Amino acid sequence: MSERTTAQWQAADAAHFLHPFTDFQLLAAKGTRVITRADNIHLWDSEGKKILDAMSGLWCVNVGYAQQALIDAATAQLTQLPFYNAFFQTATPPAIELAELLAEVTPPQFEHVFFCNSGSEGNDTVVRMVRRYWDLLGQPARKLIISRNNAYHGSTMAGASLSGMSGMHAQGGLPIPDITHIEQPYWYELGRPLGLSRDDFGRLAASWLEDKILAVGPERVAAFIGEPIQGAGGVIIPPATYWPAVQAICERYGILLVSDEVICGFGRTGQWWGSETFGTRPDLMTFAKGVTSGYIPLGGVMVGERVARVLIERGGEFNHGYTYSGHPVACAVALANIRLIRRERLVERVREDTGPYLATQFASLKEHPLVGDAETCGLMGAVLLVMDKHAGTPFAAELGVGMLCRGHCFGNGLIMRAVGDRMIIAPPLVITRAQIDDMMALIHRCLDLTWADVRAADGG
Ligand code: PXG
Repeated sequence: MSERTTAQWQAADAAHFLHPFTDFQLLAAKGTRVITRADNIHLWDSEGKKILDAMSGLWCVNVGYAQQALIDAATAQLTQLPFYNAFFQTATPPAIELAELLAEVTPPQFEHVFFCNSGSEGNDTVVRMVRRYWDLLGQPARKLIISRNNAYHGSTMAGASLSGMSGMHAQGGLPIPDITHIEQPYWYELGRPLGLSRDDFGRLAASWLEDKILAVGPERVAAFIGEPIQGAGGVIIPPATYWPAVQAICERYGILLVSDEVICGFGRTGQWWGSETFGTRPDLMTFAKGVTSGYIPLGGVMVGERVARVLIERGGEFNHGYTYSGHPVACAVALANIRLIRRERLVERVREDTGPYLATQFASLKEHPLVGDAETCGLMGAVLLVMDKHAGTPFAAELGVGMLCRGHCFGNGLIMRAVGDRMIIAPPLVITRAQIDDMMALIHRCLDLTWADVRAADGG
């Protein structure tokens, strides 16, 4: 890589690089931020500025940056065998070993995996696989997949259709047929105004699934898909009553339950899988991101025995797959990553130590005049900025208070994401208590700066 000045990087970027989910013109005018290196939980930009990465890259660098074991695994595999496919009745040792290890670290119903390169491809695979399952069982009418508003399941045609984001559906003629959505289990926005307790709201939100099933006809429904905690939607942590009720409804109507574990998987919530934290027994689980800690792309679908047995025993050929399904280098990195998570007991550390510690730190944020709610689960957290914390009145969207806060975060060396006015974090699972203290000090400072802006705009 050549050395250039920030301005030179920005000019070349503006001239040639169309970024994901970006207003191209706005970014070209402003200039992209160029990240050049990283270590542990910190990034450095092309100006030499050090930044605490409280988003783990994009919810993925769970073991932190610069882990030598992952680098060595990639280097060794690149030297030994950089690529071979899994199509022609062939396989490579890292792919076989990873399939075996994933069966070990997932709940007991999972013995099989289908490899992809990303979460989006994983969810495309889910759509094809659940429809194939019902075809093979002689119930081809079961095509409909129920998802939720404000879900994020990816950006391919099926991924974006499963996602419940109106801005995405507005572009490209989505959703594709036979995908429908129900309302999300967001207590603050939907349950609190009704005066419902979190638990009562969780049961109500689950009942919307049953209402939808009955409205469309159970004989048409193939599957329900959800993230245990909605990540990109703003770290929406459902009430404890929600998922067990959803599980019971799926069982009542024989519908497949799909847990999208792309963010929640690999220890984020303090268990290996979000479904374990929330007490469900999914038939399929999508994973990506944390499987390699983002060092190299890899995703896939864990296929529960209920579905796997039908595909294997009655299926014949499943006409689906990617050139890089089971890429040996990606699989070698995943093996090193999962072994590191085990060796360092990162999941236990989140559950027993850093997760509870973060929760107490976040509880103190509730006293801040800007904060309407603050909650965490494991090492995911959200702070909701509101105009009137007692009445729970939101700011007008045009004010862009979340973006204002995000600007202060960048300015002060902290990466925190804004989803509307929900400020969210998902730091690397290797973060220590002392580093959580550093992060919290930055969060407090940025909230204070945002509060000062809001008061100034209000005329003091
Ligand atoms: N499912 C979930 C739950 C995700 O969070 C995907 C699927 C798609 O994965 P790929 O690997 O195809 O991107 C995701 C991805 C954000 C943000 O702004 C979140 C994601 C991706 C990009 C941005 O929070 N999650």
